Amino acid sequence: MTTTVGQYLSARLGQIGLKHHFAVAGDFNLILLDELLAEGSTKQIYSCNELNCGYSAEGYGRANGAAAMVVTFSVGALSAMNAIGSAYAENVPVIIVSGAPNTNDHGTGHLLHHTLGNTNYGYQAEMMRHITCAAEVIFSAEHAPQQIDNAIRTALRERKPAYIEIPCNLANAACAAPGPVSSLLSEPAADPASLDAALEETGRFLYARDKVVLLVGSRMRASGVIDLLPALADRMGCAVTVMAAAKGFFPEDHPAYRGVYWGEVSSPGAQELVESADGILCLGPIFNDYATVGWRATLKPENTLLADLHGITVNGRVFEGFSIRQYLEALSARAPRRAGSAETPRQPLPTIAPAPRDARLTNDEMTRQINTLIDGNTTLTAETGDSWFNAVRMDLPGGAKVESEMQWGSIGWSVPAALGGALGAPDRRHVLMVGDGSFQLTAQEVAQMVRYELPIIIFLVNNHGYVIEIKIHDGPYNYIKNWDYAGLIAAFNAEDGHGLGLRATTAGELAGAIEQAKANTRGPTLIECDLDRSDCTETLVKWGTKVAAANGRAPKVN
Ligand code: TPU
Repeated sequence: MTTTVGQYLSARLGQIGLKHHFAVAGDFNLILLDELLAEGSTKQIYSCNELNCGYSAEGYGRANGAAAMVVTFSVGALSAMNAIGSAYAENVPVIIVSGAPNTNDHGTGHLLHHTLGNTNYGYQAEMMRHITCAAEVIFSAEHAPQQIDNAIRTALRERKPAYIEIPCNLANAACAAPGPVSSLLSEPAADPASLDAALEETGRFLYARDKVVLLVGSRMRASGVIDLLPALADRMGCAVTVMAAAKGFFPEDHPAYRGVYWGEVSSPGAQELVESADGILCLGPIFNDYATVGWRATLKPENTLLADLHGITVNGRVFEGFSIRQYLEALSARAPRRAGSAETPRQPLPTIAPAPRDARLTNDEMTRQINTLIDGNTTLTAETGDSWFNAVRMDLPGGAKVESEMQWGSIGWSVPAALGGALGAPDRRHVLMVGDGSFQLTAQEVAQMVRYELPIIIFLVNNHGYVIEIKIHDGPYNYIKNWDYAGLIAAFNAEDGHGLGLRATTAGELAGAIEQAKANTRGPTLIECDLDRSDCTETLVKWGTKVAAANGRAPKVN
């Protein structure tokens, strides 16, 4: 039984649970795209450019566990690299497939279009190796199945992107047909001795502590066991905090929830709770400069148990040979009750009083109204900028999800990522908060939301500049050309779209626009929220000052 290389790939993508793949066409991948369409396991979704294609795949992978995208050689793949870097940094398994030169052109001295103008065509794979966990360059149909499987399997296990390069004359070449998919999806069994030793050491750590707190980090998304956390908290009886990049990873209406731990810009009470605990179970954290508020919020290693995707560090020892899923499943059945921290009650978030309808729209009022729109079935995507801080300060119902990109932090990510998220989780409501500066990078992808009739509600925060940068380090480079953001939708609709573009300058206009957005089910609604440039969250200012100080440290002189 045979198939073609392209159809083999297509079948595998369907087998691992994908319903869509993202693509931009180019002559090195056209036959591959034909093969994907012919096999038909996944629907082909088109992007305006390869950067957006990559971010869409990254957003889809967050919602759906994994994603795939197809680009053409060099001009496509090199554009996609920023997004693949994002998938790497944020632990999302995105399979990036690039068309490539005909096998007959390798090693012959033939000079090809879409290349650097020399005759070694290996450079793209070399570059991709740095930002993927597996990079497979296919040179024969015979070996293609194993190479495709290796890339997919490694991506799913490592929770990182993987690269597959397919020459344009091999996409429809015959190869062996795919068998069952089990080995791609199955997790290697845990090493029982190592897991047992890790649990014993965890027990020793926990029994020796009076005040234990769970601290949930953003790498827990990739663990696939976020849903296990409430049961673990119930068993241990302790308080739970989340890091800013993991906002929404623990139900905020759960009695154990105590808010976001983010050093000096934590939710009320969360900093004291975490920093006074003598046992902090850090689950999938990323302690970078942003998360530590410029290296100020660093936890004492002797007080922490660090559980990462493939092992734990506790009491000065490293245990590996199991996944965080296997560890947390076992811990949920064995962890001792450690209720000390739960005695500290949750401090309420500052409330925002509703503004009069005719009052000038403010950042507070905008955030209050967006917060009321979010129900337990909403995914809120928050772009780099003050949108991070507005998302973090929201009071969310259980089930609400937040997606942000705080490790990679590439502005423009959120527009395509929200599109990908909406395709990956079509039964949820999708809300996007994006600043004007970020929006200008990837704005054209709203046209694809129109095309695919995705009812994403976009809050375009027009605060007239790169406010996050203004707060960190000001200069003329932080001021941007204003656009008629709401007016763009008419252009994207053209003759057949159902997008809606609205502008709100008062509290009442925003409330009315949100009602219109809820009723618009056949396309995106972009609500341009006009704010003063000086109007931003207090936490952004506080955080920005500390991060600027860390950036501004003088070089060490020996
Ligand atoms: O709400 P606000 O005004 O802070 O957000 P906005 O308007 O989206 O401004 C974001 C400004 C910003 C920049 C220019 N944040 N980070 N950067 C630096 C940057 C530059 N290029 C990329 C691709 N990513 C970045 N983070």
